[in-house]
Amino acid sequence: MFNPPPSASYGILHRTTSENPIDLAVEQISSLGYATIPSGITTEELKIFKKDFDLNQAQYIETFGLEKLSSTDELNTVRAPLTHGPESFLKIATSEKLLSLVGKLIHGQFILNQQNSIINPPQKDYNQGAWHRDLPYQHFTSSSPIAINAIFCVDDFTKDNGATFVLPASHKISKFPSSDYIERNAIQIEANAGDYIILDCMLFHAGGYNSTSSPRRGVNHVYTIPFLKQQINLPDNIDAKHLSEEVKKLLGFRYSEPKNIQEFLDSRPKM
Ligand SMILES: O=C(O)CCC(=O)C(=O)O
Repeated sequence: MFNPPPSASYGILHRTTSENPIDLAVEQISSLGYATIPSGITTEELKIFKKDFDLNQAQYIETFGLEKLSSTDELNTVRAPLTHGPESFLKIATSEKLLSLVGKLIHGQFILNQQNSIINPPQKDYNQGAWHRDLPYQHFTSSSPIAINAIFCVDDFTKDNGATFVLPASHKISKFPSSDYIERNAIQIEANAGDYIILDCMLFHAGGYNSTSSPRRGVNHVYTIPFLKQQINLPDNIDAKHLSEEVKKLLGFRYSEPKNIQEFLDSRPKM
């Protein structure tokens, strides 16, 4: 039987108010480091996206070669699909709902730092199945996030197919915790296909073991303050002809570092 928590309180002077699902997700990410939101994609669009995903992965393997990808532990990742895949990859990276959520978490400007298709293969270890932060090798904590992840779930994320494990609130702790702590506190985030799993990038997380017979697919996005360099330079690798100024800004067009002093001075607004 569900036993709901008390709704009454006493002795409280300050309270957060979250009046809609986005604010509630922001509240949860701020305190626990994770939340899920539906993307709003339709069933038909999702069906097409699954095909787009598989085709894009097959073309990527053909371009870069099975051997190169296997020998670099890159076989279960497709880097920057929005630069070489169908427009649907750009669409999931620029969802209005998602960006409004990211904008409430990262103060000031932010850019898309990376987009990666991730494949959790059936009954095999894979590169994301180890605990990490998405700002790896970093052990600081910050008073507000400088980087946010959004994993678009292409398939349902279930316990059986290795839904993402997280260590709640670990974005607030600089060190990686002990094995016993992990065993007691790690939880798995189950989500529906078409949802975004949103994480503070400093939250420790890992893909789980996929014990089913089908791959579990997702597309990870990392949004960061513009000071952090992109994983792969997006402006140099995307056809900008049909992109709005807003999307160009999100993809980092305004933030490439000036090549010399003259270029820096030319980029300064006139007083
Ligand atoms: O596959 C997953 O569940 C986790 C993916 C992940 O950790 C990542 O892309 O950084």
